[in-house]
Amino acid sequence: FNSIFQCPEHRQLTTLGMDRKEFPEPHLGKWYFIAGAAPTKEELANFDLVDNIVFNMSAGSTPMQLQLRATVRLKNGYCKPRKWTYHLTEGSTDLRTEGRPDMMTKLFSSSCPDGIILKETGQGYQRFLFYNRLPYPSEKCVEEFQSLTSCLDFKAFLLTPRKQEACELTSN
Ligand code: MYR
Repeated sequence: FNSIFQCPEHRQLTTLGMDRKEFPEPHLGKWYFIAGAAPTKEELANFDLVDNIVFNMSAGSTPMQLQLRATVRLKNGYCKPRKWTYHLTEGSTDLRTEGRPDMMTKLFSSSCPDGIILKETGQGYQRFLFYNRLPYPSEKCVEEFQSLTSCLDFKAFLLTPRKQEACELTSN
């Protein structure tokens, strides 16, 4: 059986070294978590209780740091605030999470307007995560993310319900 479909190239975002102006400034601000994909559903299990997540990415205390805040709306209605510090890597858009030396985050551009794709790799898991500037991007955007990741053999898929209002994102 020959499939007529080919995996589209997933272009990586412009690297820091190549064009400093395009990173990270355009990526700062508010993002909504839309969907995730992984080789197995276990690698997405940490999102099972999630209804929606809103993020705010801001500059860190040094030019090589980014501060990420989030509020998770759980399916039971509760709000769970989260906070991370990312360290930028010279010459690339790879991110390192402070306190998580096992973890690596790579950024990819999305064909969807105002979308971004992250690939997280940690101890025993890897997953693609799709974010958008809008809480409800078009179905086509979600389908493109799913077909791209499924092509790469990340067959487990999770679409966030986003049935409840986003929690309030308070400042530090
Ligand atoms: C997690 O839930 O595992 C944390 C995921 C990080 C979410 C990142 C939110 C969007 C980031 C946009 C790109 C920022 C690049 C500077």
